Amino acid sequence: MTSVDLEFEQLNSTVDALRRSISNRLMYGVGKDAVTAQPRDWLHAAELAVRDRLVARWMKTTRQQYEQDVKRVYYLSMEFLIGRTFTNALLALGIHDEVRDALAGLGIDLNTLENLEPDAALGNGGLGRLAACFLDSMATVGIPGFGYGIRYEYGMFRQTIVDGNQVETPDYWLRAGNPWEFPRPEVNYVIHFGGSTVRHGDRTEWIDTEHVNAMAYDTVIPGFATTATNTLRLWSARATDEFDLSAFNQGDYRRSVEAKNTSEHVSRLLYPDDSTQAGRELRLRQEYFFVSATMQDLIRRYQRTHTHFGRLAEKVAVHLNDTHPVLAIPELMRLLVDTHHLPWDKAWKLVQQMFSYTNHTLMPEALETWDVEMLSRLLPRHLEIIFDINADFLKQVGEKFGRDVDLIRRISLVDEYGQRRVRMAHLAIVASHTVNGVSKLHSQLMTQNIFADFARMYPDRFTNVTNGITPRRWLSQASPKLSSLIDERLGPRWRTDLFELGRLREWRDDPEFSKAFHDAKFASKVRLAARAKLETGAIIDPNALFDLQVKRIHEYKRQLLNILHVIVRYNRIREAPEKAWTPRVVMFAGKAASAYKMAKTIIKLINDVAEKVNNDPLIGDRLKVGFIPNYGVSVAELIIPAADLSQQISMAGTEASGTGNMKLALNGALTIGTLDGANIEICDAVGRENMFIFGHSTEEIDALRATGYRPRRIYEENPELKLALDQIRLGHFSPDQPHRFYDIFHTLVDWGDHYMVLADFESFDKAQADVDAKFLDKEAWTRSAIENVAGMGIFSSDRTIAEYAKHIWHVEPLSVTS
Ligand code: 26Q
Repeated sequence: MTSVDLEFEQLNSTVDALRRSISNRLMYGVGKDAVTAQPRDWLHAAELAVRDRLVARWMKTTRQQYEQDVKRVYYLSMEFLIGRTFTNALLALGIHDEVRDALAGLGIDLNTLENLEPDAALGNGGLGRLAACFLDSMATVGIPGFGYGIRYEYGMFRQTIVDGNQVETPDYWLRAGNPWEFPRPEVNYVIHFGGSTVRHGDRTEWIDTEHVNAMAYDTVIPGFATTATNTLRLWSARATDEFDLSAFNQGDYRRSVEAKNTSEHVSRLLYPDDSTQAGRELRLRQEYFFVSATMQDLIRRYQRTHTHFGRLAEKVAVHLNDTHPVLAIPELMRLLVDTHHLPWDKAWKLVQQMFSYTNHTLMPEALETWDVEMLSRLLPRHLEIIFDINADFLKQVGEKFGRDVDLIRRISLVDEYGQRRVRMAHLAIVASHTVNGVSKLHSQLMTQNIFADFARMYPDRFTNVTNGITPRRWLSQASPKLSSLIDERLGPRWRTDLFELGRLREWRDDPEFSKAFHDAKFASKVRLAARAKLETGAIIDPNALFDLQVKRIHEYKRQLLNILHVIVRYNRIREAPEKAWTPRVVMFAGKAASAYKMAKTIIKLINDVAEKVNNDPLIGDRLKVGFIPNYGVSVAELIIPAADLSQQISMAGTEASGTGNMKLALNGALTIGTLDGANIEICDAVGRENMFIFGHSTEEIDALRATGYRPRRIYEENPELKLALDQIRLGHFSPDQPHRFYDIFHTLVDWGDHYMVLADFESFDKAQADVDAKFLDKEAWTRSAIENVAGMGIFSSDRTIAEYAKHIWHVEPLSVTS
């Protein structure tokens, strides 16, 4: 390596300079001129011009991290749901208007380009989006944090609705190239699979393995209004050179290329969360592939500035976003003990000081486990290490609690009932110094239920860090009108100190502010109505109440409760169309995992009900129902600002936190919700009088279960509910196939109604009546909407990250000098 002083240009960001940069990038970067350039080429050129302005900051941050020998956070996640980057980067750099004007000078409309960028949809839902919000906050707060994950070629599938059914198409998001990533072919690690182990004295060797390479791609993560810039490093699978050589020797060209291709499958696609464990071998390969590359990278980076491992835990924190990356634990043990010859006890101590783990689910059936037989075939050395960890652990359990066979069976890392399986959450807890849940309720239930034994074993290990969302994307970027109204009153500081929003309460009774607030929301509703008309021809009235339920389709989230209520409302309007109905547009959006049959049937039911309701002349504008296809980050940015009502109606005790609830409240929607997940904390922050709380609490649900829950009785005793359910059962909405929704009916009425939809119906209906009444009182509604925005300070992911940094990772923000 030489170190000459590079004579690169310092780029400034005046409109003139930007126009020149974009022109240069179009010519020399994209290879087009103004005559041949398509809109996509212009987007690419503009992206490169913006990226150039990020790179100098990025180099500087990296250098300063290195010089200050800071402690680094490795945030390991199988999912990063980034969405688009262009607008976000423009706002972070504070050059949005300048780039708009520069492009206008070239005859190009910025907004058109912005909408051409594909989403980086490398995640399923909440967990993946949380990781993306965390990257934004770590950079903005100045925490030296690296995101690590997989560079899937196919992200979350694209959803279209055909005849009311979900149809999935592959999302090849890299088709037009990805200007935000830098390939790093020199950062390359060998990942081993299969083979067997041999012992040489007290050493173990893993032999006869097959290999694949992991190659790094780096994405710049700009902090907002700071020079601090972080890195998201994603691994892509490449066949090793041996493939080429052995092919050459054997002369079987076709087979060798096929084998090469197969070995690269490992980073091909994102697995959907089917909540019922698919147990696919390729998923296990993915998990190991990415954590092995990451642990090797971690060690290499540490060794660049240290000669022994004594200070490893002082310099590195590793965070597990759920159990998906948990194999990082045995992998780091293997590297330290087998490769770097550290004694087991010393290595284990380091590991325990480095790792922390966030749990995102309370449902026991959703906890990840892997078949012992599969592990022994794919990762024999890791299975040995896990067994050794387990033996030490169970010994400690015995020392603490005596010989309690049932306890040992429950708490063991290996589930011995039936086919033996490794419980990944147990491994994560045993190896981590801190385990956190994602809302107060979730953290509390976690230690009372699924991890109760562990909470007795390690009482100090469990804590809570309530989730948050980045206000840069979810208010500043998504809702420009509301943002500039807030700027007028508060100045721009709320973007980095969300508690500033509390000052909006000063104007909650000011008619002028109230009107401006209402107008800003109205503008977002008009924007959505225009898009709906453009894309589907549907005419919706922006004066109606916009009621949104947007999230993955899952039985526990209870889209069924919502649609049942829509049916009851529909029947009521038909009975008495002359009454003063509050006009409503009920919108659903969300994807169903492709293997989750019930979720797909729910989508079909929503669309069948929409078809009937929307085409009934008796109903008119009083009620409209819509399913917005292809929910994802960009669709969310469009529709969330337009919501009046946010449906957060999961059965209490099932939604770990929820983050959509925060995004909607931050945009001035009022929540109708259960006392579940972060809804409870939202309620504390904005005031119960500004929400519509309904339904059984967790304790009440437990009590109801204990005394014997009989959904059929509710069905029989509530005539309106009975009518709606019978309509579902008898094909009122599916005359072409009357039995289509047979399973939905019986799930609710006869098969136990696991998520207590019927039990909460009456209370939901009452809350909905309050919603209708309140919406007619515009002043009262807007006042509550303002209270919602004003109370959201605590839900900034900057606060969440500050808590992780202080209480879990023990890292300090980098002092960046410009
Ligand atoms: C596991 C094994 C095999 C294949 C897929 C999976 C898998 C993938 C994704 C399992 C779970 C997920 C995603 C879970 C998720 O998004 N959980 C949500 O996390 C949010 C952030 O903490 C919470 O707000 C939500 O309450 C929680 O549901």
